[in-house]
Amino acid sequence: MTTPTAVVTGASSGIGAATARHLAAAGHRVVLTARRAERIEELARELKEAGHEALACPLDVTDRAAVDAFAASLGDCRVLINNAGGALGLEPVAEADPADWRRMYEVNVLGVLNVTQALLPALTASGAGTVLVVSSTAGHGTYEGGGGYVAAKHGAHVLAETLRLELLGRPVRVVEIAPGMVQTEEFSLTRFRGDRERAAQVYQGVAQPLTADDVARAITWAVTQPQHVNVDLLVLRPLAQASNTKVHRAG
Ligand code: 8X3
Repeated sequence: MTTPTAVVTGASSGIGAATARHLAAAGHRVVLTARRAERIEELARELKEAGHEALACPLDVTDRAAVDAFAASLGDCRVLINNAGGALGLEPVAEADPADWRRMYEVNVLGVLNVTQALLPALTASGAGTVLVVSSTAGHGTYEGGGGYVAAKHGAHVLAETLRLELLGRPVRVVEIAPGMVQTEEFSLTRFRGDRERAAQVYQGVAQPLTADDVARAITWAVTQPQHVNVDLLVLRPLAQASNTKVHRAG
């Protein structure tokens, strides 16, 4: 049997990069995509030096023509990890910038749609495909200031749920992993437009936020289940977080 190919979007850092490492270790040939070429090329080098099969393909998931060209060049594909996404701002609905909402919808929903549509023929042809959507607990409940991101992640959740219904009878699983508070180097920094102090406050006093590795392990577990097992939805939170709005902080 040939090594199964797994495409990971947003593989330049955080959950995406960690997932690529875990899937490679689990025996996949990983195709790393992200806008930042240097980062994914470095990760591909690291994985190859460790004896894994890895390929870096710079890609913006919101650029449909580029996604189609990528899909045409890819060949076989067994697993798609739709991880690219992110939040912009924490302004209340009354003050939020529509441009931020549009961008979040583009990346978190249309990005998933673009790559999923483009790779679905190959995933189906593999006879044992998996489409995995890294959504968020923001796809399952709201919080003040979260409006635009929450709306977009609800969109990603609905995309996954709908696709699962539509693919019934075809050999492609649709899995959703919904992480809560994960401390990565970039998520909050991007949300607060580079403001390190505000980004650090998100995790202040929280004993152990989830790490990218924690989420990557869950993703890899879901992907490596026997093919007839479909993990519809897995919600992950740190012990210190009981809901989107209830977090235990020391001090
Ligand atoms: C990240 C979780 O709580 O910042 O997807 O929306 S949250």
